[in-house]
Amino acid sequence: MMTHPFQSALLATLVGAMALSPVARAAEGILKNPGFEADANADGNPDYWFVYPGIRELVVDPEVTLVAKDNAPEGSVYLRLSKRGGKPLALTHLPDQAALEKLFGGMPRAFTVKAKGRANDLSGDGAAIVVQVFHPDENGVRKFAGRFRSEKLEGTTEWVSREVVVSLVDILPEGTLPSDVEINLELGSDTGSVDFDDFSVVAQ
Ligand SMILES: [Ca+2]
Ligand SMILES: [Ca+2]
Repeated sequence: MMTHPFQSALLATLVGAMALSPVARAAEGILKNPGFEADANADGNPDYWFVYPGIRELVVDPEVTLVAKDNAPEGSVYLRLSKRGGKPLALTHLPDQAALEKLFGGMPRAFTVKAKGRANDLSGDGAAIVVQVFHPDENGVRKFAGRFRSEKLEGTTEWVSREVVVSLVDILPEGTLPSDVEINLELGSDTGSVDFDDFSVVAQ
């Protein structure tokens, strides 16, 4: 049977639309403590977010603070980062691996990490959200695949939206999927501070 090209295109669009919703659903549960509300041991560092010790020792006066405010963009707590010299400070989050595998099983072309951020007197490189993607090579060894950055936060701002579009098709060979990803909040500025809250992941 002959199929009109328009019908084929329409069918592909419908199939694509139908496939989208399970992928979108699969993005749920990927981030743990995405709004910084949880600090089980009350030490001022949010659960599931950490600074690698090797990075911490290269930064002058790194500070990770949870600020409790009723007007936080999400919930009642937001995150504040500052430093006073040395290398950039990176606060790292490793998303839930089982939830990620569910997302990648739906073969998304891309996913977006979204958040609210606020710059308080930032200079130099300011601050940004950086997502790093890893994949297994032919021997199954974890290998760096690519890095994506948000537009930076600089100077002084109100709460603004920032997002990182992680385009998997741009960095991975066809038919391969990531093994894992790492979300980093990077602060380059030696002045002021940066605030973050309300992270989420949306699949495409
Ligand atoms: Ca919050
Ligand atoms: Ca803690």
